[in-house]
Amino acid sequence: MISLKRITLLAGGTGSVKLVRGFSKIDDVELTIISNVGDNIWLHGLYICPDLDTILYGLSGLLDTSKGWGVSNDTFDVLDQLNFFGQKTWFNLGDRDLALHLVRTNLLNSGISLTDIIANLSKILGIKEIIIPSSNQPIETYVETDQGDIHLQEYWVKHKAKLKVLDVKYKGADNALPSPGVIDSIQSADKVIICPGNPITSILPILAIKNIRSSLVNTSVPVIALSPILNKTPINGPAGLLMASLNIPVSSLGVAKLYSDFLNTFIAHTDDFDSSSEINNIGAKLINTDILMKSDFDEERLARLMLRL
Ligand code: FO1
Repeated sequence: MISLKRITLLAGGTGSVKLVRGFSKIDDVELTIISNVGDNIWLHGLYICPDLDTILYGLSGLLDTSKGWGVSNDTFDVLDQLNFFGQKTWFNLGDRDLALHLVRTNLLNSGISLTDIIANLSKILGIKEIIIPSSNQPIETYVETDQGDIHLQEYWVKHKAKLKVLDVKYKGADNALPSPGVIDSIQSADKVIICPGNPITSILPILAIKNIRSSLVNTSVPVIALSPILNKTPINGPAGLLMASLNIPVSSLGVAKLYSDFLNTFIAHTDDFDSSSEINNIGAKLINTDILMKSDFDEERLARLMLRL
């Protein structure tokens, strides 16, 4: 009899979905994905959950892989019409994508939890993996800028990361509880994987929720992280700008140190070994390999490497 390996992944959106997809192609693996909710935002009366949706779309084959978010071949007629009515349309919501936001918002308004809604949507989309929002309570990543506090999506999409950053806050995290299943999936996993998401906007908002970080510290199973940084430059998104603004070195070592209290193994790019001894000093082992995921093959190659460790 083949024994299933239980793998729990902490994931953001665009940077994480490739590794999540890589794991999903491997048989004999039971996957639980704990998704960031800090980038969720209310717009046009709808609750948008970008990281959760990227995982939903990524695992169901609907994802626009060229952008890394939204539905492939989507149209933007509703957005054009919203613009016509004078609404703010800086956040590009596609017509098919909007259907998901409508369904989710209606279900939320009828009192169903985000966890149950995502489980239901996963079923409809034919997804066999378990996707859990890190919390059912609202957590919002806010960027403190020289022009005031703004939501992460406003900083990144509306202002194109051009404002001076003073701090990043996870509003609501202090009072938020992990969703049902989150702690259990960490405690019962054979391995926990930290996806190569932006540490500031994707992974730290998950770790800021009560008991999640401590359950990673206390688990006896390996916790493995894949670097989101290639040659001192983040593979995508605003990670570099935000890390630099917070005086965190924009390097694999800088990321590894953010996870130092629970990290067992850190995977960085082939020639990114300058900081090997320093990564060892924080109690983790460094593995160097090609971390770029340019194809399905690469995604599965990295997932299989992590399984073997
Ligand atoms: N990213 C952009 O850069 N521009 C957009 O207009 C945009 C719209 C959007 C709509 C739905 C969705 O699920 C994601 C969307 N994203 C967009 C991506 C998103 O801003 C971030 O990449 C994630 O929140 C970071 O994980």
